[in-house]
Amino acid sequence: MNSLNAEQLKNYNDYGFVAPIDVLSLEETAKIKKEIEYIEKNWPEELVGLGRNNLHYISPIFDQVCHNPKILDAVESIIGKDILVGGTTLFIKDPDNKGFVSWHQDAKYIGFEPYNWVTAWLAITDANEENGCMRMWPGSHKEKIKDHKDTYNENNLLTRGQTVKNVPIEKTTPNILKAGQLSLHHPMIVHGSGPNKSNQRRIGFVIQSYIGTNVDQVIGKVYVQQARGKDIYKFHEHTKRPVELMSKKDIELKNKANEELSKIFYNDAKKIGKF
Ligand SMILES: O=C(O)CCC(=O)C(=O)O
Repeated sequence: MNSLNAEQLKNYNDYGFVAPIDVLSLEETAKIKKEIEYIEKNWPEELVGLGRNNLHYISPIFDQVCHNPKILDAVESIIGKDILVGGTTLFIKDPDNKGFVSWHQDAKYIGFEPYNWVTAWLAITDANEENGCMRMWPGSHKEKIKDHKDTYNENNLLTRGQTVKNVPIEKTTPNILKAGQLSLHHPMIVHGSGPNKSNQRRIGFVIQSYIGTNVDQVIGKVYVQQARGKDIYKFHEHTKRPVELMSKKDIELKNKANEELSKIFYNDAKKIGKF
């Protein structure tokens, strides 16, 4: 078992995130990067906009990441042994791209309750201050849900540019990861990320999120995969895992899941953004 040790768990509980956790080898991250490039070359629209979500439904390589025992061992330490994959998002920042992620709390808009869930951010490339790694506000998960303003900024990689104001930058800390390393963050922690100022792509594959089977979706509908344990609650529709890349029925499932996700993300929003 690669469970979190006492110090890692204390970090998660005290600060709202834990990192870095070694998960994949460089060969494995290179294979994932190649898969992204292959999809982009052959299906140029597939990963654009809303399509960046739920790639694990159409690619066995991404599916296997979600079911990686090392990741699940760490996740189990936080949410217990009955684990569902509740969705994934690919966050790519191309070189010199102005894309950024404004300060936000995932719990504000994701709709999973109770908060027995955790977001796993896997670095497919190195993530550092130059290329726009996440910055976390340690301890902010202990406060309440903060007001978020929908900004719809063109370069904001969040759906509606939801933003927490007055974050004390000096209290935030960069979440620096090497390719193959993972961070786990709490639903309530305030976090964000700046633009990529390097000449290389920054890629994060985010399981957003791993949810305990006792977690409901209070805004809309979500499809799930059983990652570990049993689901006695049966709140959600379970799906099969892909066995080949881009099969017709898997693409249909991804599209259906993304339509539902869009309804959740834009619940009560004044307009729809580009993701
Ligand atoms: O990839 C990023 O820069 C931000 C991702 C994020 O906000 C998240 O995973 O919750």
